[in-house]
Amino acid sequence: MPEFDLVIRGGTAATAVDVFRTDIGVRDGRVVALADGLSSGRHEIDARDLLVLPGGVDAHCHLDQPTGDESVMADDFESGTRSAACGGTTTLMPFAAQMKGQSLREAVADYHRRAEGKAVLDYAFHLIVSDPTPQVLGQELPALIRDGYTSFKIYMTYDALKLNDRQILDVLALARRERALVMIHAENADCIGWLTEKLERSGDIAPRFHATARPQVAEREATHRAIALAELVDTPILIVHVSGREAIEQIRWARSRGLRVYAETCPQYLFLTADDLAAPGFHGAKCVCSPPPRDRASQAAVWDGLRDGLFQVFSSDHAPFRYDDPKGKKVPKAAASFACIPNGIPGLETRLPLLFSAGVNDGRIDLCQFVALAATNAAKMYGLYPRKGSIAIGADADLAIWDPNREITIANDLLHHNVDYTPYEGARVRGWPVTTLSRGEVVWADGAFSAAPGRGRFLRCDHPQSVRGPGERQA
Ligand code: DUC
Ligand code: ZN
Ligand code: ZN
Repeated sequence: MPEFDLVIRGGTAATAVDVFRTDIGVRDGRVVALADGLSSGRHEIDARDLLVLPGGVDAHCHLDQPTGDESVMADDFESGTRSAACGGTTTLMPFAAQMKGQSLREAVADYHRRAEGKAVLDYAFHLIVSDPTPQVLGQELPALIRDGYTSFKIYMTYDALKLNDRQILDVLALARRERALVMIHAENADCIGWLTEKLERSGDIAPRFHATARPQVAEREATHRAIALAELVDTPILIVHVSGREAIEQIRWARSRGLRVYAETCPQYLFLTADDLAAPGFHGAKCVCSPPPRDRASQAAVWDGLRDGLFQVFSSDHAPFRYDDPKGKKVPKAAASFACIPNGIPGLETRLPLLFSAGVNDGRIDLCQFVALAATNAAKMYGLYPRKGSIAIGADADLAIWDPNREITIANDLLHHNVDYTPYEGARVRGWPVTTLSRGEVVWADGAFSAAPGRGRFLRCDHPQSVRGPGERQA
């Protein structure tokens, strides 16, 4: 009788702190042995010349999220988790979004219904708090935090979602009391609204004007204000999807003052620029997301921040809208203004290969930094560690086995999402996950996906653990 259900033999494993040669023994979906020369397993995977990494944790993505208008997200929990698995990710954290006037509990119940029976990977929920009423702050949120929803996103822009400063202070104070983590979308709503009206009045309605209407100064101001509000309340925050140089400067300034300001960035801010929104015809709409991609100097600043620890988390912000679709980027009203183009780009499956190739293989970050950004830090910050985000005895056997030299030219035909384009069409990458395991089960191997919808489990999150970047003072 073999001792293990599975042995991964002869690979080079990496965590956020170490790289080491080891066999990995898996039983009942967990890692139970790390050693050379393990005895046999019922199944064996030969990982010689391959890297064995923690499966990615994509801590910011949108799946089957109601939009409140005629647009519809293209990926549900089935296609989204499938696509993520094929790109080496094993845990997803999408958002249960409260519409104004809606109970947060009802939003969470609705989102569970959307996930159940569909997800092929394990998932946890962040909340989106758009209506922090006394009932929500006094009862619903504290109870939800106790039930394992310990992080929530708030918006400083988008009419349907944005909070004013006083509401933000209320939410931050609640997070401090209940030990939750607030993620902040930092863009100044009035600057964007004012610029948008001006552009529309001049007839500047093409997709590229989306970037003009959302300049770095609007993100910089909101980032600074979010930091100030968090300082007032004395609670940590995480600024999501930081796009460029000016917001980064604000976060560096906050860190230099010893403030616990964490930061996330995404592939679009490394691999796209505002010029991509100026593609011929309406094609620029494919790259419309908020904040928008910036310029080369910002790309370099984002790489610097990944290298030196400014950023803790690297997420996709996958927000899937089909291009050639009246419920996608071509909703009828989008012809009248860039401001009506659904915001977001797909990226679940390409997130890690892009970072691995341009980061690790091109020498910008090392393998341990890659693991920290791809998985470990998010697992810690959102209360899923050590079950997720590492390779350790007792952890879930959520693993991605990478061929660091596999060369792929990204093409939408290769991907497994339900979107009809990728903004990275034609990009050449070196390094791709050849096998993905979720709780010891092979879900992606040798170019084939194999996992039953509904096998993914909901994860309750613990309170956030702090993560420190190099140079950050102890809080
Ligand atoms: N911006 C967001 O804030 N959310 C989803 C997609 C986007 O572009
Ligand atoms: Zn956002
Ligand atoms: Zn988002």
